[in-house]
Amino acid sequence: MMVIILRNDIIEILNNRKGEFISGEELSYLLKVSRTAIWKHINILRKEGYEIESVHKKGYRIVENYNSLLPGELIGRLQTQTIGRNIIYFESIDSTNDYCKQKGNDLSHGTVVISEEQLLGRGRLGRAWASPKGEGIWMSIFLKPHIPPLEGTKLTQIAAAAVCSTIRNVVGIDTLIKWPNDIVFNGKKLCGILTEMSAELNEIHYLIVGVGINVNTLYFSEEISDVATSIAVEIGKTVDRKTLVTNILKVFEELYEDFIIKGSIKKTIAICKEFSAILNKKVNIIRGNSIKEGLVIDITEEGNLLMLMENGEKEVIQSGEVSVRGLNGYV
Ligand code: BT5
Repeated sequence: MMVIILRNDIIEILNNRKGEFISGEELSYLLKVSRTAIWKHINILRKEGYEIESVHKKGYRIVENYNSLLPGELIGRLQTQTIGRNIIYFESIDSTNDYCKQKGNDLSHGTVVISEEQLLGRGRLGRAWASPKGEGIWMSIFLKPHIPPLEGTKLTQIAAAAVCSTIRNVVGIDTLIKWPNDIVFNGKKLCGILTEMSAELNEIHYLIVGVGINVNTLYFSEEISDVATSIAVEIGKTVDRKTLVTNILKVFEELYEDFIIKGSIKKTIAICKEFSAILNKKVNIIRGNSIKEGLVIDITEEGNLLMLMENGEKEVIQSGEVSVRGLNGYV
């Protein structure tokens, strides 16, 4: 752990004085370790993907890598207490959710696993999630909440509220939440959330909130080009993923703590309602082979849909696929 902190400190110092060479001697003085140790850790940082120049008699200088989500780049910007304080980073992995499942209770609460690409990114019900290299945010938040397993689905609403409000604030586009797990814009999907857990009847061992956001993708495969979009496609320029990740984690932590510590999910539900893509709309609810039609009249305090069905009865819907009637495209 100490060596990771040391490497984060090296990156923070180099980042704070970008463009400037900092001698091994100064780094060793500031961090109270030998110059050999500094040199050793600089080499490890390079292997992790940082571009650090070294020039004889001048020292070390970091080369700006705008496009990286390396932990050292994120930690300094993070304003959270627990969420993302431990970041596990991959250039490539099958799926960040699967990694969390494999590690299970070896991971600590609040750990964020992030990868530049996923080779087997997953959606719900075994569907595939396209996760091209360096183009999006593919991450999992690992949590150990002391809540009944039935409450686990609320974490999807917390994540949706955090992602939607952050994109609105940081990028300035009017994204909407398509209950239960999508963030959409202009009728296309920008983000999907996959919450999974390991639990017994009355106890959650751990819970994984997987978040996939199309940030700088410009081209989608034929299978999904009708339903998918990215922030860059919508605003016509690329966006810094670090700012998005750190802000999302901050809002996520606030809403999560409201829920866990104060037992309140009101703020989350208020955001989910304010930015809902389906509230007051007639929708089809698809579950397996059954299709039901009705009007969405509320999102309940439990994060479920309250529907007025065609037969005049009210019904609470806890899960399913939703599509808005009369609209083509994804929403
Ligand atoms: C989801 O499933 O939307 C959940 C996606 C969760 C992805 C994250 S990334 C980090 C973590 N690790 C993982 O392995 N997964 C999580 P669902 O509602 O079932 O939607 C899946 C459907 O979305 C697919 O069948 C496609 O039609 C479409 N799709 C696939 N890739 C997409 C993309 N990149 N952007 C938009 N739509 C996509």
